[in-house]
Amino acid sequence: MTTPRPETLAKLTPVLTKRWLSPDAWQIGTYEKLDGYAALRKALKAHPDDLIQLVKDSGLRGRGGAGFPTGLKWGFIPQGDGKPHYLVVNADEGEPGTCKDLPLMTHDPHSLVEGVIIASYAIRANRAYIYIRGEAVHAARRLRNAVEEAKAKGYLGKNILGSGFDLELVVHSGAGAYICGEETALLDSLEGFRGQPRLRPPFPATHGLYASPTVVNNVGTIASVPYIVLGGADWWKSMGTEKSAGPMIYSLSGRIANPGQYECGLGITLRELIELAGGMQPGHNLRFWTPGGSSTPLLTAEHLDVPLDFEGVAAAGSILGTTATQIFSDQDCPVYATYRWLEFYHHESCGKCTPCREGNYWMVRVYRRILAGQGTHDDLDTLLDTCDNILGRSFCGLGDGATSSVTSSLKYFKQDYLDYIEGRTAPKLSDKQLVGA
Ligand code: L3W
Ligand code: SF4
Repeated sequence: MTTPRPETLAKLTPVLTKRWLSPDAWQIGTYEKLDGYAALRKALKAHPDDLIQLVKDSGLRGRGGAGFPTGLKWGFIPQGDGKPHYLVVNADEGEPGTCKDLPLMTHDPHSLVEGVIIASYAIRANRAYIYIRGEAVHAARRLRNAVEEAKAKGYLGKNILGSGFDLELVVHSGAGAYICGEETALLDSLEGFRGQPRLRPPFPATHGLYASPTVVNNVGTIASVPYIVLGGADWWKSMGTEKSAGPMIYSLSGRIANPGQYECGLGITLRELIELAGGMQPGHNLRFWTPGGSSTPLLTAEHLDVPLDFEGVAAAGSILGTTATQIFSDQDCPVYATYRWLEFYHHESCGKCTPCREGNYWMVRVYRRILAGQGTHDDLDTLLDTCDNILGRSFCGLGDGATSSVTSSLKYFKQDYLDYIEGRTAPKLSDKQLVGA
């Protein structure tokens, strides 16, 4: 393990993670001692429109993957329409490699609850939901406890802190389907239906939960709001880059000395993140990595100095996504890694549209053939052709995301595929594993 240099250590900007190491920060007493609910008191004295403007001015962009401007989204909610408005927090963190929202909700659930109350006040919602993935039992328990504590202190419920604003907050556990992280499938699931994506437009901002105006935001997005209210837009913009403002929690996994969450201004590079994580594991050299989970095209050792912000990663041919950097070494096989991800997409495809449902099924079969040493050169064309028929032709982003590692691994590591096909690499799968896709 190597020690990070002081100038690299200085790039850590603990904002959303700052309370994670304080014992009992998940309890309201500790949270309040650490500035907790001060932002709410300040926000309730402001006009809701001014809060929306503040979030616009901060440049905050969605932390769930797409990076949509948060203030703009809040501004889409029609006002004076006579309909109920809803805030829904997407806490269905399920993108492979992503681990930023679950630790936040476990260690600091009140920061999310406080963000929910402020955001609901800004968009004039009197009911909010946190939709958390079913497997995250401990985080859900912490959140429910936080909601009860907040109610008992008058931060939730009727006439919050004497402001006249009412809010009810429900923590809803899903049933463990990746597709329910897609915002419209999440809304269907919340309404009690099978979670499958809806056609967009109309977007949830006008036709969301129960066909009413709804803001759907990621956990990290909403948990950022109290800090912006207290610190101001200029302070927030002092971190990150011009178009990708603020700090971001990068979750690092794979062949590094210290996997975990590292919060830095957007635009840090993977070279710096690996240094913060104590370097690569002994005997391992970086070969490929995902900048934002398995739905984002792979990058390589050539991309160590790419700024990890929305624009920088796009310019390198990938997507910032959920900033889940999964790091693989020269001892890992990009063909096998891609196959394992495809197994995931095949399993999680909701089956609504043909390109994703059938395409992922066929690609899994082709990968099994290649990895069992029975692939042909034509299989590589079949893979690219199948991706071509999925990308841009699927009903939602899951289909597009499934193609990312296939096309990028073929772009950078075609020789690894040829080595299986031409018999230079020993098969990784047996004949028995060919069937059953
Ligand atoms: C109103 C318009 N609203 C867009 C809203 C829309 C949504 C947001 C982004 O996310 C991403 C994918 C991967 N009027 C609007 C409008 N909106 N135009 O803006 O929308 P969109 O379509 O750009 O993206 P999306 O489909 O909502 C998908 C990333 O997710 N991903 C996977 C993520 C997995 C997790 C997780 O496990 N936590 O987040 C993988 O990288 O980048 O771009 O709210 O309604 N005209
Ligand atoms: Fe369902 Fe896949 Fe189609 Fe999305 S792309 S609607 S997950 S079948």
